[in-house]
Amino acid sequence: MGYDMIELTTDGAVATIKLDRPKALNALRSDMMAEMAKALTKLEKDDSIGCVILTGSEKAFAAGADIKEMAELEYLDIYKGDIFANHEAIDRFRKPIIAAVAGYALGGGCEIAMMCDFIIAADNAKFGQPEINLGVMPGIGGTQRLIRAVGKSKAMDMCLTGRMMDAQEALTSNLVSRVVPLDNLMETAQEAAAKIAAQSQPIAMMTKETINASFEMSLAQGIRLERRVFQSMFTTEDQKEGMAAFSEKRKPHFKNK
Ligand code: DAK
Repeated sequence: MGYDMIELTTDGAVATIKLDRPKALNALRSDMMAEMAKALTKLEKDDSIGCVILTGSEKAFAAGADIKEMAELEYLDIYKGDIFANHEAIDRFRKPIIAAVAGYALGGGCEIAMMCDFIIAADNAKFGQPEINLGVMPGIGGTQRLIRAVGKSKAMDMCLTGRMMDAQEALTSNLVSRVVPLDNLMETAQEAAAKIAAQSQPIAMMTKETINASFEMSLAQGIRLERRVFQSMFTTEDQKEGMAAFSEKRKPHFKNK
């Protein structure tokens, strides 16, 4: 399947989606997001894929929603067209997905990185929600996800001033899980993704689902959900294999069953 604005590659059980409009700093045009959503749908159905990396170029993960595409739109164009629906394909994606961010991750770029399960940043990464400079505010989850990652004070600072955060600040603010030299970014992301993809796929999916559920429920409800999902894992062959392999001092061979 050919794509014009993204590149889809696979290495073993890891698939990488590279946003590929470098001249426009990967500004998120709606047709590019439609391609990304299509690729994610395909990868979710593909049993041979256990983890996905979403990345951009060395200069820009994505510099935001495409301002030129948005500039002349009216309310009803945006409302009826639901032009950001495809971005949420990341949020709906059920397998683990890592954002490997180099350069600018601004506006919608920061928002889609935050939709991923975790962010590995290159040391040149810059994060921001600069929409206020354009007379709007974040519209693809930024006002809700940023505060959950970095807390109220910093989220307000970022969204109200529109300033950028460098990779070190993003690390100390818990927006990203690790910062690595730019030259090591893809290798580090690939290594992390391969490690995840080598686990039991259904167990990794259930773990992701249970962690994400914590955003939507009380601690008591979350603990109850965790217990039920944990218990259900004992119906799988992979739980038997994982625990047997530990006792037999060997590596587990998960069958995703
Ligand atoms: N959209 C379109 N084109 C962009 C772009 C963007 N977001 N960012 C960069 N480009 C284009 C530039 O126009 C330029 O194209 P040409 O002029 O060469 O044709 C090319 O990429 C290179 O950019 P620069 O020449 O500006 O490169 P610099 O290195 O000098 O600067 C920069 C890099 C990232 C600091 C700068 O490009 C910049 O500030 N970009 C805009 C960043 C930004 O404001 N991002 C947020 C976008 S708004 C909603 C409503 C709105 C939104 C969401 C929802 N609802 C109603 C639900 C808004 C979301 C956003 O993300």
